[in-house]
Amino acid sequence: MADDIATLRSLALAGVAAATDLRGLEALRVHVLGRSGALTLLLKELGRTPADARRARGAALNKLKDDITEALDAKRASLETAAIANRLRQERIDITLPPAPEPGGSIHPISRTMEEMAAIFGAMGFTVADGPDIESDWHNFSALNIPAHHPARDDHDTFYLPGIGNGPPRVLRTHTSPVQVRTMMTQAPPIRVIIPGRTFRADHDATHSPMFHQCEGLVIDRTMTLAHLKGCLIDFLRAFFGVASLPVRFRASYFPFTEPSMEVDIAWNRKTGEIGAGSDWLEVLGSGMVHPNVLANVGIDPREWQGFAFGMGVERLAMLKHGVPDLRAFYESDVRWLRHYGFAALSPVLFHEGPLA
Ligand code: 2NL
Repeated sequence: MADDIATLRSLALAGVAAATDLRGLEALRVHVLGRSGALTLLLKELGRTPADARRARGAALNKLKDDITEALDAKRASLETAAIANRLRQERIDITLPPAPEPGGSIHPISRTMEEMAAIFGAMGFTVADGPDIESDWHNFSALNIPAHHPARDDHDTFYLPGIGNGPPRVLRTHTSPVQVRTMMTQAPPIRVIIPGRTFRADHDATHSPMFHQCEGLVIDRTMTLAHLKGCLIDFLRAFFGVASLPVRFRASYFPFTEPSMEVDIAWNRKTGEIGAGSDWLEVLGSGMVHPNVLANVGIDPREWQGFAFGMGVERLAMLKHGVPDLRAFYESDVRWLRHYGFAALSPVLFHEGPLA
């Protein structure tokens, strides 16, 4: 009578013991204890068992169910433990692999170019100065020998801002020269300073942006001559473009704040864009000896001190040096452009030091 129970017990427990993976163990559980499993069917048939044997058989079946469940749980636990031990034995972390690259930021070519300028002039003994974007008319124009109604004011496409209280209108600086003016008024000469920074003009087309950058320089000493100006700028341009024998040409020009004034050209190949080769000239700088009126305006005696000054467009020089074709891309913050033209944060500023062979 209980033979079928004993048979099921030995088959089921042997099956549990023989199971080698979790999937086989689960199939066995379904086979025995599932909805139409062998033991489940026996339990369902209990109702048809004669009443006198029913109690003993029911108890035996329930005991068998408990025993099989317990065996299944124990086996499942041991298979899971074995599976984890097996993974631990097989999995390896290769600590010699390079780290997965992280999406890093990059230095904007405008920032980088101003850093390069500061590094080159810094090696010549210049320091860097800065000043406000919003200026008085006097610092931006009058002190620089550009009085009211001077025609040079029209070239500057100035942004005017309301004055403070009843004060005169203020301006967004149209060049970095007002910072030189402030430097000359607060520091006794000799002075050797550059000012890289933001400037503003109401002009917007393919080659002009209403916000752009300049780097100006100023040297004031007792004996500074045009020869110092030329040597300084030739050294700078050769270091900046990395061309030791870069031909540089000085061409007479006019600025209200310098006398004499010179525009500075470098040799290039108009067709290929190569700097230092070819027979075309490219204007890259403006320069001159500081006008005596400017020195007098800031309280420096022009009979005792003289000096030179120069100015350049940062975007223009960055475009020439790095082959950037479109000015507007500088301000669009397109990360694909920044990734292409940007510089690694820790890449050193390299330049040719001193006079080049
Ligand atoms: C250019 C020309 C120049 C200066 C800027 C200057 C400043 C003071 C006194 C005298 Cl405080 N000069 N600056 C001089 C000559 C040229 O810039 O083409 N800039 C983009």
